Amino acid sequence: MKKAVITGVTGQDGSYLAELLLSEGYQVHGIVRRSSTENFERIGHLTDRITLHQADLLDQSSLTTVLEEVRPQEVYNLAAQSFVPTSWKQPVLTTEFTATGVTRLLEAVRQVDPKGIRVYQASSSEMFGKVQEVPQREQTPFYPRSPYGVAKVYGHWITVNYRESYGMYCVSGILFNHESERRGKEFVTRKVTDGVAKIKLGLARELRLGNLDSKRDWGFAGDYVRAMWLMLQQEAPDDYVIATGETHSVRELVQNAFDCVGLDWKKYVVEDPAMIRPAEVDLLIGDPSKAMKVLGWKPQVTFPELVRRMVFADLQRYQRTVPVETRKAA
Ligand code: NAP
Ligand code: G4F
Repeated sequence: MKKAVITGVTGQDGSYLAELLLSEGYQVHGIVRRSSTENFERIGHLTDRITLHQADLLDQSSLTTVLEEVRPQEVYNLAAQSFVPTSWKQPVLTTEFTATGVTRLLEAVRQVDPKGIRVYQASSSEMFGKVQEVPQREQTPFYPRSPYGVAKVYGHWITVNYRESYGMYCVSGILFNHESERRGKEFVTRKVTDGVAKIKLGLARELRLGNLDSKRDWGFAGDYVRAMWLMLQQEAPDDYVIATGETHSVRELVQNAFDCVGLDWKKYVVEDPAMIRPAEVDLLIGDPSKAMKVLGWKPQVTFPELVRRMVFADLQRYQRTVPVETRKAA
C-alpha cells in the first residue's frame, strides 16, 4: 500500500486530494498545525480514514519527524498562507510559510529519503502576475505582483533546484485558480456565491466587491487534485501548467451567480474602492496543452457548472441551518 503525506490537508485542495488518494488505495497522512480549536470542517468525513500528525512548516524538526515516522512514497506540499491580500498585511509571515517553508520540507525529504520520496509543490498562476505572454504556459517568464506571488516564485525555483541539485523527484504544478463549495469565503468565487445565497434568502441586502474587471481562469478543485496526483506518477519529474484555457471577468462571475437564482446583480453589488489591491493581476489564462498531452489530464467541470454548483451548495447550506422565520426572500 502506497503512503502519502499531505501538508495543508485541512484546506480546500487537501480535502479533495485526501479523498482521491483514499480512492486510489493509499494510506493517507495529513499534517495539521496546532491550534486551540480543531479546524476539521473540510475533512470531518475523513478523520476515521486518515492519520493526522501535528507539525508546522515553520518548524524543521517537526517535518523531519513526521517523514521518519511515516516513510511515505509521496509528499504533497499544499500548506501555505494562500490569500493574496493578507500577504500585503503579513509579508514576512507569508514568506516564512509560503517560501521558506518549502525549503524546510524539501530539506526534511532530502534528509529522510531523497531517492524514495516524490514531492509535489503547489505553485501558482499568481507567479505570472503582470503577464508577459497570453496564454501563460510553462516557459512564460514570471512577474509576481504580491508578496504571495513572490513567495510562490521562490517555492517554485527551490523545488526545481532540489530536483537539479540532488536528482530528487520534485515537481511543481502551476495551478490556475480552482474553486469549489469548500473554498474559503474570503476568495471571490465563494464570497460571491455565499453572498448570492444570502441575498436570495433575505439574509443580506448587498454584496461589496473590489475590482470587477480582473479576469481569471477558474476551474474545479476536484479536477485539479487529480492533476497533482498524475504529476507524481510519471517516469520523470517535470512541471506543468494546470488550467481550463478559458478566462472570465469577476463581473461575468457575478452575473452568472445572480442569474442562477433569477436576480439582477446590478441591484445588489456595490463596488468598494477599499477592496482594490495595491497591485492587481489583471488577466490570467493558462495553456494546459502539455498536461493534456503528457498526463492525459482534462478539466471536467465548466465555468457555468462550477458557479451553479457553488451557488446551490450555499443556498442549501443556509436553508438547512437558518430557520425559515429569519429569512425574508429577495
Ligand atoms: P487553503 O484552503 O488556504 O489551505 C491552506 C492550508 O495550509 C490549510 O490547511 C492551512 O492550515 C495550511 N497551513 C497554512 N500555514 C501552515 C503552516 N505554517 N504549517 C502547516 N500548515 C499550514 O488553500 P488551497 O486553496 O487548498 O490551496 C492549496 C495550495 O495550493 C496552497 O499552497 C495555495 O497557495 C496553492 N494554490 C491554490 C490555488 C487555488 O486556486 N486554490 C491555485 C494555485 C495554488 P489551517 O487549516 O490550519 O489554516
Ligand atoms: O479570489 P481571489 O482572492 O483569488 P486570487 O487573488 O486570484 O488568488 C487565488 O488564486 C491563485 C491562483 O492564481 C492562488 F495561488 C491563490 O492562493 C488564491 O487561491 O481574487 C480573484 C480576483 C482578484 O483580481 C481580485 O482583485 O477577484 C478580484 N476581486 C474583486 N472583488 C476580489 C474581490 N477578490 C476577493 N478576494 N474579494 C473581493 O471582494
